[in-house]
Formats: sequence, C-alpha cells, structure tokens
Amino acid sequence: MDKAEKTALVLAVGFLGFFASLLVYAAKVLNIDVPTCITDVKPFTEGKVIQHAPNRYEIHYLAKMWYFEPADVEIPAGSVVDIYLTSGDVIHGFQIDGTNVNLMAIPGTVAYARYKFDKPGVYHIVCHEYCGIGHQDMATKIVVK
Ligand SMILES: [Cu+2]
Repeated sequence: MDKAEKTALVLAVGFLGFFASLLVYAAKVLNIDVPTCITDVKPFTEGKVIQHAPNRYEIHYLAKMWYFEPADVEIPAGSVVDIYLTSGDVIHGFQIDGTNVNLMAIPGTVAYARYKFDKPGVYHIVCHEYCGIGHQDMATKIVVK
C-alpha cells in the first residue's frame, strides 16, 4: 500500500471512530438518545393533555390524515412534557421545530419523547413523513407562555 494511501486510511478510520465515540457519549452520558420502544402504553384513539403538576404534563398525540390531536396546546414556560404519539391511520411524522424531538407515528405503536420547554414561544409541529394529499398542511403547535 502506498504511504499516502495508508495515511488517508488512518485519518478516515480515526475520524469515524471519533465521530462514533461522540455519538455514544451523547446517547449514554447526555441522554440524547433515539426513541426507544414503549410497551407499557397501549395505542390510543384520542389525543389529550394531562397535567400532573404545575410544570409537569403528559400529551397524548394522535396523528391522523391530516391533523394532530390535540391541536394548539398551551403550556407555561419551564414545563417538562412527556410526549406520547400514535397514529390513527397511516404512518406520519412528528417534528417539533427548534427542538430535537423527531418521532414517527406508526399505526399500532406508541412513540415517546420527553422535552423541557424552557423558552417561551410558538413551537410548530409538522408531519414530515408523506401521508397523502393533505400532507403539506398537516401541522399543529405548542404555545409556551
Ligand atoms: Cu401526516
């Protein structure tokens, strides 16, 4: 093997190793991990907001062609929200703009994410998985006051 080739290979492997170790660090140490499989919550057929404490919420999102339920939720700043998501028909996407909450709504399954809404503002939620003719209008929001 040519010496330059060897150098390029070592650099590439080293870079990928560094990249992978940062991913593992984020997932295991900082707890920024991909959604895990939720088995203790059965798929539900209606969306709702449940308040457990002043700054503690649970939102059950139901994605359907072509809306999210509940629509336009309002919560106070600093709230920690457990988000559960399921679909009532086809596969949908669920991304909260400006956050790292990025889930898929798959019929028969429940996806989960927890997010702390520290900053007041309007958090738009969009469906980013093609779901039919009304897909581009499928959105809702969380208003943080
Ligand atoms: Cu959709």
